[in-house]
Amino acid sequence: NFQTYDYDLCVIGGGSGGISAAKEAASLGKKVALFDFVTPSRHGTIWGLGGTCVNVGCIPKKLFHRASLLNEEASTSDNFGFGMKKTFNWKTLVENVQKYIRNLNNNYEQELKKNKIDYFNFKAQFVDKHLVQFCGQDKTVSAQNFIIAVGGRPTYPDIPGAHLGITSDDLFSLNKDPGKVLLVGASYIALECAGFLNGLGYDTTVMVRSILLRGFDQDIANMIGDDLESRGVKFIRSSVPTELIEQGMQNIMVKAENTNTKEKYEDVFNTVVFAIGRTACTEDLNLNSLGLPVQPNQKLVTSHEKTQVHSVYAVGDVIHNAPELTPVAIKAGKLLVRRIYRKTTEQMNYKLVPTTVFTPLEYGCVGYSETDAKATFKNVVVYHNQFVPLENALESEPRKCYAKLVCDADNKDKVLGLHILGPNAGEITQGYALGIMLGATKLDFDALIGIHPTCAEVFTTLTVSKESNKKLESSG
Ligand code: FAD
Ligand code: NA7
Repeated sequence: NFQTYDYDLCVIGGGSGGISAAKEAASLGKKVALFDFVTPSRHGTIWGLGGTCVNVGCIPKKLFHRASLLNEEASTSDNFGFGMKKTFNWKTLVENVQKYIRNLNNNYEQELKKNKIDYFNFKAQFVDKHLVQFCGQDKTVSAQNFIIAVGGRPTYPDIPGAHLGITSDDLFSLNKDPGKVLLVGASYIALECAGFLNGLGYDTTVMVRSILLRGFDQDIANMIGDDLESRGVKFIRSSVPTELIEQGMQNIMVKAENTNTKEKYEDVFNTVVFAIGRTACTEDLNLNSLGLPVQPNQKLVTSHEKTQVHSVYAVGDVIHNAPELTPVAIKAGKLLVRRIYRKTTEQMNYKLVPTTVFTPLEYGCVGYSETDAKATFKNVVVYHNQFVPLENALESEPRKCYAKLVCDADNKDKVLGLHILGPNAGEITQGYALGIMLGATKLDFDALIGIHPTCAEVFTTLTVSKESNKKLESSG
């Protein structure tokens, strides 16, 4: 215990979780080092400090989503008396988004400086449980504690020609018009990208291996599929790609196979985007030197963010079985550091994490899906309704939106899950999530006065249970 180290804490990874942990430790007077290094994507894309969310995740994704919603609004604005037609330019969007991201990168660097955190733009590799090496160099730093916050990167399928495809790491900085696009995968990243690409006018196809949005409420997952289809997104169901072949400068031939019928499929696309999950970046950390095992997806099993090695902790996407979300990584990092250095006891609560899928009709949820609730509780009642947002009322065929409360009938109809498909679902869900966290029941929702006319008020007037099989009448 008399040993001295270069740092009290060394954080490996400068993304959502790592930066949050480093800043918290610095604010508690600790001497902190932070390593962040971005390995170029297979297409050579690199970026600055801040990790996935800032550079190739939440931030660019939401801005592209916004661009596509603007296009949708422009095309329906005639009904409100506007007569303008706007044209879209991919390069302008990419340049402006990238400029915004560079500002954020600079801000992060400034903040590390301001907090007296030593930032090393190098890949770190463990030598032992108190020592890391600058990858490829002789230089090392020692620390009393380490936090692994290396996140993950998109997974590539193991098929011939896979290198011709890009991932979300490349899409938001793509320097050419994407043209006709194939998205492989059916989770939220694939569907969000499909939504905004189609919304911006690109010919968009999604190749689905099994179901849409595994883990999310399946009624709503299927409604999202129907909605995307009605907007022009094409779906190739029960299929996986088997080979990509380059055909001239701008064309990629995709060969695929139906997983049930073994029927073959082929078509030519300009851009193929793989969104088939992410692999944690633990491979280069030399975890063998610590005797730390990883899961098949390269993730670390932790208990309250502790690994099996006393001085080594982990937060964020690198943790096995935790939601891959920025606010989760940020909160876990902060609470962990407080527990290490201030001996506090508050633990990260990985349950009841609200989230939103930013498809053209947004889907916000918190708590149990209907299926998971029914698998966990004996007596589940579901209240639901369709509604048409007033914002869309002047359209000739306004899109139907949907709300659902999943309740525990054996526990005073306590709300186990809240789900909404409609505009601004993220904003709505964030607010209601507090009520769910505090244990709100269906009666509490009934007692709440709505704000009229909004979409969020739908939850104050739900009377139809799904079990009654009553037909839903859209309310406005
Ligand atoms: P990261 O942010 O990935 O940071 C890890 C950092 O460590 C990276 O910079 C990496 O290069 C670096 N690193 C790796 N290995 C080493 C090493 N050996 N040495 C030094 N540095 C290393 N979440 C939301 O909450 N909302 C959203 O809307 C949302 N949208 C998303 C959209 C997309 C397209 C993607 C891909 C993700 C999205 N996410 C979203 C998820 C969110 O981005 C992640 O959950 C979050 O960034 C995880 O933070 P992290 O700190 O664990 O890792
Ligand atoms: P997810 O959530 O891990 O989902 C992966 C999707 O890709 C899912 O639809 C899978 O289908 C599909 N998949 C997986 N492997 C393949 C192969 N080999 N071929 C075709 N399709 C496949 O990944 P995302 O990239 O959307 O998001 C990862 C996380 O990053 C997410 O949680 C965010 O928080 C950030 P399946 O349902 O397994 O049949």
